Amino acid sequence: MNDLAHDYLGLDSLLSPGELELRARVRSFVDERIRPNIAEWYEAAYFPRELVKEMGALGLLGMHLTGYGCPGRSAVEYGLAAMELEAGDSGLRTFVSVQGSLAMSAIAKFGSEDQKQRWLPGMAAGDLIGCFGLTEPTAGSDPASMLTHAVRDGSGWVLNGAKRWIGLASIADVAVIWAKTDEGIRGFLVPTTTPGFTATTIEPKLSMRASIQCDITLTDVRLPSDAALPGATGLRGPFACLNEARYGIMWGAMGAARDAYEDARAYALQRRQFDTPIAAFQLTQQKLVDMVLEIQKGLLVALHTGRLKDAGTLRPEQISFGKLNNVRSAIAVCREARTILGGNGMTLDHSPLRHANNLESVRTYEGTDEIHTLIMGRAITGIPAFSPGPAS
Ligand code: TGC
Repeated sequence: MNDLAHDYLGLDSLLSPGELELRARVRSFVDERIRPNIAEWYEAAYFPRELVKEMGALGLLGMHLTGYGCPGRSAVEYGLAAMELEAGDSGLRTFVSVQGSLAMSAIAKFGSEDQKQRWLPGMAAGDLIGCFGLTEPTAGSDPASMLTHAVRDGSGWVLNGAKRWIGLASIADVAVIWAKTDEGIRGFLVPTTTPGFTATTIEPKLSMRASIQCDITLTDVRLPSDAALPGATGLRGPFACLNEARYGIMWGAMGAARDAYEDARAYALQRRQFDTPIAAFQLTQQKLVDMVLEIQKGLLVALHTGRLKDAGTLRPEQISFGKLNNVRSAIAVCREARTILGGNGMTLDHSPLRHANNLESVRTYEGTDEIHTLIMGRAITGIPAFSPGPAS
């Protein structure tokens, strides 16, 4: 592939040698361990748990955290890894996001010293898996309306409620469960062997098939007093974790888009119709150019956002810009890439439609397109438009 086809604006020149080296390492992992198997896993709705320890050894779990066995990488490095993983499949990037950005971040940001010592080293190594329970059957975009609650019982707590769309819950060792208490919303570390905790996979799915999403039920789950995260009261706690995951998504989506574009470009150069490669048709070239425009712009957004994050100046409203823009662009790129593949694009021999289907989940979780639009709308007008008030 020539340079302009691969990196039109020369954006690699904006990355340091260390960043390029990390990206190459994750890309090799994806090429060797994910790419050859992903079609089969997707078809079988199989999450390759056997890769979890390998991802730990590669330093992909809790990448942006320091101490407790975590790699202490920069935000840009974390983003580059997310991009490479999602070029393989959104399901694998989602695993890394849920483990590192959500579950481990919650413990690292708000946990006690004992909680950090107990969970983080094993999670960083991939020996332990975590999940993050915020969304509920009747509380998705509006987590403030959650019904799950925790009440004090002697020196401990009793939790009751339900969570939905929780990644990894059925294979997790620990669940970070957000619940209403008399003091406001608090986070609890629930070992998944605790009586009353059950996780059931949601299937069949048309998206994220190489990943696990679950319903959780909590029925009189009794926890000791030290199960509560001491550092977070109120929704600010879970939202701080969502910021981390939303940030990774803006990079990841560009990985899916890039992979779809590369698949379509390679196909267009070898597929002949009317006695000529279809890449010679003006309509095909326009599609490929539109993809390059969106991918390069999205990468600039992600990289700039990452630099702001590393500088400590990134605002949550700016993360919404990247999540909204990049996932929306990535879906459009993947769908357009599928059209170049014609009927062959319907099969799992090609990645664009698989990526597009996955991105339907990505545009929905961690804040829908609509929620990020309204976060930006509030930021530029000063007027929140989330709730129209009670319907008459
Ligand atoms: P409001 O309820 O007024 O705010 C509550 C408090 O939170 C603060 N806050 C933030 N803090 C840090 N980062 C952010 N991004 C924050 N957003 C809000 C806010 O300042 C306030 O603090 P305080 O101290 O004043 O109490 O909420 P709001 O009006 O700010 O937000 C409304 C809205 C709609 C934007 C918010 O509710 C929202 O983002 N909704 C989307 C929820 C969402 O993304 N859900 C996805 C959950 S992901 C999941 O459960 C599993 S998916 C992954 C997997 O497991 O596979």
